[in-house]
Amino acid sequence: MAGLPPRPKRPPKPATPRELRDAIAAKALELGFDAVAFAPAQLSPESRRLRMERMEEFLARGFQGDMGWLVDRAEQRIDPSTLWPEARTVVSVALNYGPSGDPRFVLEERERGAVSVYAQGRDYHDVMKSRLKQLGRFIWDTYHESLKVFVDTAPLMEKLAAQQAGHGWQGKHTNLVSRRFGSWLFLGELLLSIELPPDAPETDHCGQCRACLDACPTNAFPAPYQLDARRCISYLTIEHAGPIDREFRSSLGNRIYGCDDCLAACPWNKFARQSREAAFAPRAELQAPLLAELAELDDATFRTRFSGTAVKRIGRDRFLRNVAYALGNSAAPAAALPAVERLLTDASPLVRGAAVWALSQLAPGEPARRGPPADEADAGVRREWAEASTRLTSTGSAD
Ligand code: B12
Ligand code: SF4
Ligand code: SF4
Repeated sequence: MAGLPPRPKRPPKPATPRELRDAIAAKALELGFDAVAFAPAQLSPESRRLRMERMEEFLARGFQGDMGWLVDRAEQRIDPSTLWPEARTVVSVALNYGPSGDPRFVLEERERGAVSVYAQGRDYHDVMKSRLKQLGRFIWDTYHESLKVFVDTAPLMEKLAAQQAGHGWQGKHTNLVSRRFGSWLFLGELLLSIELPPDAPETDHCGQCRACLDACPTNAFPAPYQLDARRCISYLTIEHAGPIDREFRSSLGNRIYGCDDCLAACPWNKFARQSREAAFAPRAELQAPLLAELAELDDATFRTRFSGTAVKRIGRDRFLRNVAYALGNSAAPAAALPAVERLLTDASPLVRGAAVWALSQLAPGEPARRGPPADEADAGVRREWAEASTRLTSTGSAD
């Protein structure tokens, strides 16, 4: 949440709420946002109750997994006015990151890694934050209105704010769906202490459709509109720090950072258009990179290669863990094995453990034949060896 700069020397430009709203909207579009809309920051008691009830259910069922930060300040998350009591208006902005085609094509290319669309260009946090700050400065300098800027890490539920402002609705896959941009919008907000005329909230247009629910490779939706993050590949590959549960390793396929399956399945994407934002143009090294090449990255080359992208934020070891699982799911064992062999001796136990599983998938008899290296001191990696050695079925193939 950014603080306010010093009070400007010029007197404020006089404006009615309608004029101020129009000026903010025009400036937001000029700064490159694809859509801007307004919602009241104060919730009705009914809407507050419903939001709290749903949030409590999500947390009570443990759907947040290791994301303990979702539990903190849950009340502030659901209600922008508890985050900043003077807040009267939410300015909700959206950036279209629509891909040029269906991003799922890469799932068939098992010697390559699939990086989700949102992470293939420049880190959206940087783009969003810099523009929101410029928008905030414009409002402050010209109209002297008090405001606070948020993006992603703020304890504010951005999908709910965007639905309230009319950008779209929270679809059954739990993300915001837009009639203009389909599934592919990044969201950001600015809170203002002045009341501005709001837009109408968007209503649900999912109808009988359940394409996103059926598309999920890990059955992460216990019910429509509810996501058990602990089963979501996006959570598992990005947020989850330790080894990924065996139950999910095969379903990861070649997804090494995030997942787009439920988003890409949505029929509303027929109205989506390719992002016009140069910063989001896919970087060559993030569009279907060869897994064997990624397996060679050390900390320094990882940082250089992914500088300025969201991928860098998970760090080299977690990323290489994902690469190792993807190698284990490769359809071409002969090509994948040399990379797995290299990762078996990696300095990180997280990576070594994932490589043991990959070995058991590509060459099922090998772990039992070799056993763990005598100098393997990590208990977790030794457990992986033991599991990999015993998980042979009676026909000799790994299950
Ligand atoms: C935590 C988080 C995650 C977690 C949990 C996802 C989730 N669904 O909450 C994980 C790591 C899994 C994740 C994944 C992704 N994320 Co994320 N994530 C967030 C973050 C930081 C917080 C979201 C949150 O508060 N979740 C908590 C739970 C309680 O919220 P919820 O799922 O919305 O739960 C509600 C529903 O269950 C609902 N509900 C329950 N019953 C019913 C019934 C009906 C009828 C209805 C309507 C609703 C409803 O009530 C609950 C409470 O409101 C936001 C940024 C932010 N500050 O808002 C980005 C954000 C949601 N993520 C985003 C993106 C892009 C993604 C990915 C697409 C990335 C990727 N390609 O891998 C995936 C999509 C996975 C998916 N299907 O949701 C974007 C979404 C943009 C959009 N158009 O919606 C956001 C807004 C970031 C941004 N600034 O743009 N994310
Ligand atoms: S992002 Fe992938 S794993 Fe997560 S809910 Fe959507 S389809 Fe399922
Ligand atoms: S795929 Fe269907 S059910 Fe899922 S969000 Fe889109 S319209 Fe709604």
